[in-house]
Amino acid sequence: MLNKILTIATLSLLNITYSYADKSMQIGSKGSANNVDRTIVVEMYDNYFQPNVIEVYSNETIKFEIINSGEFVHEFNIGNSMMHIEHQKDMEKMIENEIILVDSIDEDRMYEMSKSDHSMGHSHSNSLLLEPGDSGVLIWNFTNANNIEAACNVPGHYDVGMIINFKMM
Ligand SMILES: [Cu+2]
Repeated sequence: MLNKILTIATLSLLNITYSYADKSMQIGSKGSANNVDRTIVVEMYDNYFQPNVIEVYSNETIKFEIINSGEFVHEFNIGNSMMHIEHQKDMEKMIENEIILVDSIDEDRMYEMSKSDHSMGHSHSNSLLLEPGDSGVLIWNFTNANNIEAACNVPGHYDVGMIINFKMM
């Protein structure tokens, strides 16, 4: 249920709110299931990703199968460091408002609060937020830009290195 809510990010919704992906075309864009070149399994632990370095080719579309094997809520968010630092402010707000708890996400509260404040929602094309034991899929088309990283922006996690660095081949 949660996965469905978090992965259903329609283009119209993203236009009304804002997409971190759209702010910088350089990080690539949401990919299509019809164009997947490769599938990569990513596991989330407390607080790191496995693997933490992934090599990708320019214009490659990768299907990420993401599994939260940790005991905390984690995020998989594709962007650059500037975007991640900006997104961390929203995540802090979601913690303050008890939308994101240490080991769960209050979906009803997220839905209610995002009606009046879009930053309280979490439906971005470049991101998945997962509870412990949960899994999800994110398809991404990479450009040839450097400095792309997937990060968990749950407060404190980025700071301890919960980051995947993408290396362009
Ligand atoms: Cu995390």
